[in-house]
Amino acid sequence: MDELTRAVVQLEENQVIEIVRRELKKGTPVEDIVERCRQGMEAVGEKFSQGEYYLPDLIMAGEIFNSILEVLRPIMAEAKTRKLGKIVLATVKNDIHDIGKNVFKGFAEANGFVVHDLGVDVDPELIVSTIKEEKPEIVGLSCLLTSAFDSIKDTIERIKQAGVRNQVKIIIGGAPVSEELKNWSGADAFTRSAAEGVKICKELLES
Ligand code: B12
Repeated sequence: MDELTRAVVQLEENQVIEIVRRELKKGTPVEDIVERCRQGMEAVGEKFSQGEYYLPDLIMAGEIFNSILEVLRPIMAEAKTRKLGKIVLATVKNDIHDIGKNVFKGFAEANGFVVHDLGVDVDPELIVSTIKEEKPEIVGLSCLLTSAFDSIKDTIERIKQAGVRNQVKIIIGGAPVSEELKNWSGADAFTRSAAEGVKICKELLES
């Protein structure tokens, strides 16, 4: 296992931050650093499901990732490009995971998207009213819990009922999303990577 991934799994915050700073100095791309940390978070999740780690460990892992983002944010913000389009972003109803959403937000903004972030546990009605007000080209829905899959479908259903489905492209993101989930929920695209998400969003603007 990679040194950075291992430090995340072992919840060694100081070591994690030290390695992240060292990698940045070496010129390692932010996307690579995030991906190695994400793999560590996945392993933390596995330890949690196997009963080796407990909820406080998950909380600790979340705090470590937020500290990583504090270090990476100024670098992501440096990339100045023309404004590409607008994304309304939210973690769906009944789900409070926001680290992946925040990573995607950082990457999207660094690539020239304007991101309107509605936060976590977001009611479908708020997403619908924001689409009407903000007129985004893209809606990004984040979901980490299989128990919140219904919330994705409900949100897209409400967007359809409100008559604004054809005004936006919808991308779903998060560790458990898949092609099947995309098809079942009625989304246009899915990804388990923030960097790929940005690439897809650029393609969606042209489709
Ligand atoms: C940290 C964590 C928490 C933290 C979250 C802190 C926070 N502020 O987000 C806390 C402690 C709060 C938490 C709570 C819970 N958690 Co939790 N958590 C995790 C953990 C370990 C890491 C998630 C993470 O941040 N990963 C790092 C980020 C960077 O990766 P990511 O989210 O996948 O995002 C990447 C991509 O997916 C993508 N992406 C993400 N969103 C989007 C959106 C768009 C639009 C795009 C384009 C891309 C994109 O970009 C990111 C970068 O590439 C996962 C394990 C895992 N395998 O994911 C469990 C996990 C998701 N949690 C789990 C569970 C069970 C819970 C709880 C129910 C526990 C409990 N008993 O209370 C609660 C749920 C509360 C709720 N209602 O939401 C389970 C879910 C299992 C399932 N079948 O659904 C997991 C999988 C752990 C496990 N293996 O059991 N959790």
